[in-house]
Amino acid sequence: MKKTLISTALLLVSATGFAATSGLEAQVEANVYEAFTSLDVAGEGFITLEEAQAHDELFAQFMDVDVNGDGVISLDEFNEFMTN
Ligand SMILES: [Ca+2]
Repeated sequence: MKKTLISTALLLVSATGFAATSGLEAQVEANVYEAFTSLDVAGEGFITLEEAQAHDELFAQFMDVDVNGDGVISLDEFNEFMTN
């Protein structure tokens, strides 16, 4: 429910053409953010190796996507993966 509200809010921001926040979320495409939140099952703000198993390509490249090597994929790391 919370995730749906966040996605809806982002879509509204895009539709109305102004950024409500200056955070990373505002810089990330709504579809990337939506994919991130759907994979972040626990809603902790990062994707664990276990959660990444739901995405074959992400799981296969997990070590490369986890640029800072902290064992989880953050939104900015996921954005790099999705947009490059
Ligand atoms: Ca990381």
